[in-house]
Amino acid sequence: MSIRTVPTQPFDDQKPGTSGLRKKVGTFQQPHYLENFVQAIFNALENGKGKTLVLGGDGRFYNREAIQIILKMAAAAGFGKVLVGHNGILSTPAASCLIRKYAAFGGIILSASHNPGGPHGDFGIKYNTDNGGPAPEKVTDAIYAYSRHLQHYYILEADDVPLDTLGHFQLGKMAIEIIDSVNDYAEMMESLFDFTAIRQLFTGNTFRMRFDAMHAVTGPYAHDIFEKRLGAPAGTVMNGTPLEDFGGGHPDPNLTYAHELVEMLFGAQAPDFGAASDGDGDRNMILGKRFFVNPSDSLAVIAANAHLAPGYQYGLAGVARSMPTSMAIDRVAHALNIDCYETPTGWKFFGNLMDAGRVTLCGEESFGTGSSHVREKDGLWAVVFWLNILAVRQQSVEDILREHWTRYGRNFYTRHDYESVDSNIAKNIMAQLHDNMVTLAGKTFGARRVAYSDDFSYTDPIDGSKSTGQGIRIGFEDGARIVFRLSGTGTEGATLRIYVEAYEADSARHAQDTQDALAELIGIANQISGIREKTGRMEPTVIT
Ligand code: VG1
Ligand code: CO
Repeated sequence: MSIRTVPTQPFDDQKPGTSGLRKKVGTFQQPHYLENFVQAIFNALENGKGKTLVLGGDGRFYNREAIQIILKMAAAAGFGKVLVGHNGILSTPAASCLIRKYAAFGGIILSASHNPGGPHGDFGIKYNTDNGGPAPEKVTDAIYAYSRHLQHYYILEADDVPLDTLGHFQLGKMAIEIIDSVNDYAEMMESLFDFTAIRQLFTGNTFRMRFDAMHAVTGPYAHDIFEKRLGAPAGTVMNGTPLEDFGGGHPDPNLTYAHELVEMLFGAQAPDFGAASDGDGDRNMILGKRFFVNPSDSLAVIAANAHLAPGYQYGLAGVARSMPTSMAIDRVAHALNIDCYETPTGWKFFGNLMDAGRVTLCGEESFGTGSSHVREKDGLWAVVFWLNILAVRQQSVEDILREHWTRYGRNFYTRHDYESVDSNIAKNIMAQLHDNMVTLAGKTFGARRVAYSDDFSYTDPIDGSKSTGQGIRIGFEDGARIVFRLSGTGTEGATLRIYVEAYEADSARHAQDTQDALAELIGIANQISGIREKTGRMEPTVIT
């Protein structure tokens, strides 16, 4: 077997976004496109020789082909061993778990998360470092820099590895182990949560749950954890077989795309608890009987009840949320007398805080919740956490939320996404907001006065690295907020996100509909951004 040096030319669009490089499948299938990016990753890593990598993906179209290419390139780069998920399947949190458990040098995860798959869908690739978390910006910047100047990549001439066979293989000098995709992860869940109590919940004959894997990666994990280990009846997991095109769906666990589950939970014979996860298993949506739990609230409820789970019984070191995430968790942190950090969007910003032991729990408004058990957000972890809370408290999801709001007040929260907007129009909206923000402080809109307006920047308290341009924030004196930012994960035009939040202490007003409660602020956001006039869109594509 020989190593081939392949001449190539750089592509100019390989800059990783919020979570790795995401492009249309067709882009990745261009000759040398994937290879270039993988070589750029390897060039950016120092001292990988002889070390172990973890490799797997969410099973979407092109997953298997990409894994074969990456294995041969890893062998050429001199890695000692690669742990690969069975059939190429690893959820994002499972990959993080494996990197940590087996003290790997890093991992490559193939996923475009919640973006649609299939030959005409999206594909993605990202690198995680030895802490199990997404590479920080200094690494992704280095990868991008290498991608701009690549002249060659290196690949071992070898046969494909049988990904469907568990066991040990050899590729040149490099060892390969095809491992069970689920086991290590499921064991970790057992170590964190009260499986006995949850099992009793399921065998008690009154509690019913539905989990929608959306034909994405969590199917095998959910079957194993809910139906096997926790004793939930067969059929609890729906759409549990991973498909290369996710059955034609959009594997995004929100009210729009997980409509099959939503209709069930809001229907006549509604189960008590519903949950869904995304393409790569790091997101979660939590539903009660005819009740939607806003992800920011879910994070706050988990923090307030964390002591009920064995893995968190001794308390939380601190918590963190991304900037646009609602401030509901801040109130819980205040009551618990622990620190609450505010970071830019994207899980990579939580890594240092967790590594330094400053935070245990963290989350994002975008259906992402997690803890320091791994270094990725973790969809099934959040669902099992909720089951643990329900098993101990023996209350409905809705009652738990209502009690939470009564105690802490309610942060009404919504996100409006305008997808596939013309990139220039979107940039122009952001540029104008940026220009105008300095003039906003002190201005009054309706009954609210602007307390501050800025472009969020963050200095990492551990390594001092600075990230700027993370979203325009407008904060009002009563604590209400409007945030505007452009998505860094989309692959078609631009996606403009508008986040709106208002705090309500009075429990008599907690039952209001979210969109009604926030109508005035939404109007202000539309007015300040001029989104309707500039895009011609009268409504957002997705409302959460
Ligand atoms: C979105 C979310 C962000 C999340 C990111 C990756 O990013 O808003 O909170 O971390 O997706 O999640 P953006 O830049 O499009 O707003 V995942 O599940 O797609 O890896
Ligand atoms: Co995801």
